[in-house]
Amino acid sequence: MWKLTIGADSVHDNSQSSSWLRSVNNHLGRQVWEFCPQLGSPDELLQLQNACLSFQAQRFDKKHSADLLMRFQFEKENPCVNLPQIKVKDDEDVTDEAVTTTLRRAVNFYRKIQAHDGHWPGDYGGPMFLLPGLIITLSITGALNAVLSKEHQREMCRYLYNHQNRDGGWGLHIEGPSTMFGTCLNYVTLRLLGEGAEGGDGEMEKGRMWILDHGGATEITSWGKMWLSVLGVYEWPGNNPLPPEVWLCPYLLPMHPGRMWCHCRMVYLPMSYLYGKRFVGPITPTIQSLRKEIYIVPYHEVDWNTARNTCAKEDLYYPHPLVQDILWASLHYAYEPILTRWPLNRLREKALHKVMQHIHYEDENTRYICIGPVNKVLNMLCCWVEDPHSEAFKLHLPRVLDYLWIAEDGMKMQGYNGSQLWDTAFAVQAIVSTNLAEEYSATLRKAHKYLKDSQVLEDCPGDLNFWYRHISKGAWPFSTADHGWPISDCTAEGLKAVLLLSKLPTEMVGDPLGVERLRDAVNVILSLQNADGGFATYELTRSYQWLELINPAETFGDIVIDYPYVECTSAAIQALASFKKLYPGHRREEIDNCIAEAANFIEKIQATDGSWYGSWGVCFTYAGWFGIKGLVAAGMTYNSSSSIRKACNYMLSKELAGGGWGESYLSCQNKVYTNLKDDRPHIVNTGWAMLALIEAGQAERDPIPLHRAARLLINSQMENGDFPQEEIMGVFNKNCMISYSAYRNIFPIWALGEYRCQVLQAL
Ligand code: LAN
Repeated sequence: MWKLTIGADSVHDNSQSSSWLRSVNNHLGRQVWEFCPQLGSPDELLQLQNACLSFQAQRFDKKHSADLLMRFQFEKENPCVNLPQIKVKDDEDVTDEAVTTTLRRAVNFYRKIQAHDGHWPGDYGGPMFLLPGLIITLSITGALNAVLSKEHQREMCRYLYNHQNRDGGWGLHIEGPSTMFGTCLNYVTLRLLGEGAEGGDGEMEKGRMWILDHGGATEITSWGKMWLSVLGVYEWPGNNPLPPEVWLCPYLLPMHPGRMWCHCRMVYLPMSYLYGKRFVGPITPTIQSLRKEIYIVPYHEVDWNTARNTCAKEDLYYPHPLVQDILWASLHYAYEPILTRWPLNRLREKALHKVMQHIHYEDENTRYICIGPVNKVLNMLCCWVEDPHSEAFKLHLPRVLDYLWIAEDGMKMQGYNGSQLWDTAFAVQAIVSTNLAEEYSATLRKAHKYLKDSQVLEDCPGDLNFWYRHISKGAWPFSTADHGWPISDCTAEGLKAVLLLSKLPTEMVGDPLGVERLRDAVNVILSLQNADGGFATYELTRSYQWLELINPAETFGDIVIDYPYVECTSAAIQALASFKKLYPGHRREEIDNCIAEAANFIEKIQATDGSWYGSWGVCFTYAGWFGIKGLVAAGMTYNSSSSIRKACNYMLSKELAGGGWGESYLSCQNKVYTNLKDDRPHIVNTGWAMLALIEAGQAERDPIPLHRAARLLINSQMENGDFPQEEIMGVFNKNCMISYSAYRNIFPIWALGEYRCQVLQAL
């Protein structure tokens, strides 16, 4: 049976890995699944098996797993019966009692799945292009069986089969249609995990047919080409150049990598190392066989030069503009041939050295977690390529487990090392909104401790400019302090949560965070405002939008620079406004100006129909919640601001006929509001819309849509107090979806909490 271990419990004294794990705060928030063969009663094993079988049986209709393994484990560890379930009939009014009982039931359940260190663990899967990078890297380095037990590998295969589409292919993410990127990489992954070309129940054959029917592996996206090349099943001349020498260029150039969005920079950094070296792993019999399996012509007849620019139409979200073809062709034909020859190859050596220096800096300053799942495995591979016996490679290995998660659909590689801080900050705000905080003081105290102990206390070492790093001291990360990358809105939500807790009695929620630490957080937020008033994610916007022209990743949009977003900007306003109320004297003028300019920015980017496009959640409902909350926090009201009025009208216009809201991920891709299939409502969208409307005073104008939405949330609650997992709600780079498993608990609680206090009790 699988067991989730948290924090220091995830590090075992007797394991080799413990001496290779570093931490700034005793592993706070670390989540690792272990397989314990002796664990699990027959009843528990049966419950688990049923959950797995039922996922498999419904896999084409319900693509999102419900994070049941973690929930089973924690419910078992904290047994207690919940209050009886409540339902409100269509013709009945929503009463205060119904809402209060639903809230108690919801928080009674939610506190059961809080970890002892105060955060809420959860499944942060969704993307289908991450596990392949890991398995390819582990296969090349020969570490597959050392890092992943047979059980891990079996669960990974189960996951991949579970998420294979009916047509035999795999999507970019669990809910998406088949793509070459998803299909080729996951097919190869299954093969590396030991599945034969005839494996599954004809499933492997179906996967291979999908690839061949769509033109074979030459049609894969550029990131796929890179992965296949290092594995040895695709040739480097079939890749567009990624010269590491860009790292030697002066920072003045607008396309300097130091000016890129950190996620883009950190992915292309190790990719340029592997490209610069034309690294290829060992050619084993499986590799030789794969060369025969995934092409429509014999491997030696593939036209690699043409293949540089091919891409299946299923994968094409951002087609290359002509400038890219010209740029890559000139680098390919003119630059690379000279550079790989004496004496200019010396320059290449120098560039590769510099790239490796930056890789080590990133590894060290994230305790080998790395900023994300893509550069994690790429950096690990580069460290091995540099020296297979290096300490760096050994330090990387135990951190692989930080990215793995298991649910009833199998074992997956997550989009980050978790969403610990983000979920905890939201959970605190949700629970406090219910006005039932006294009943949940133990939960809040633990969460408070997690927030306090996860703040980043130091900047990265050395000259930050040299490393292209922004300050970190005082920031909050998205996951854990060990990860440590500062983020504007995580800092803002972390600050909002600790400020809220500082207003509750110390006996109840523990000591507040010291004022110096609050000021450090404010300092980070102020430092992240762009000249246009907006806030980007991790850093300031460092270059121009036209750089997107050279985005080589066909499946992702807006990855080259860090853009300002309504979500980040709104969170910053909210945090600064809360801080200002409690500490009116500190940096008064700067804070006032910052808020005013940020609010201006939010008004400026609002669409004429009153909507905002959401970049990190689905989609217009998510952004609408931030847009309205930001403007209200900046002091505007429905009556004083036409922007808020338009936003409310927009939100109301999207209410479903049956009540509530339900938005499809297609909104993100197409940038057009799209309802879920069959106009189904979604509890998370409904929560966001309610929170936005309540904030803008909807209760005084017409509370009916709010009543309808509240009824929907109440009636969606399950027997045990949990809420159902519905469609995927997170997104990045316009086109890829990601799971936020805690949202199904957080947003019904938060929305009903506000509804109870600001609608029902105010009427
Ligand atoms: C995240 C997760 C958190 C998210 C919020 C804080 C919610 C957001 O408000 C700001 C952006 C941020 C930090 C964010 C950015 C993009 C991430 C890091 C992710 C969605 C998690 C995974 C994704 C990352 C880019 C995945 C790897 C893929 C690449 C294209 C490099």
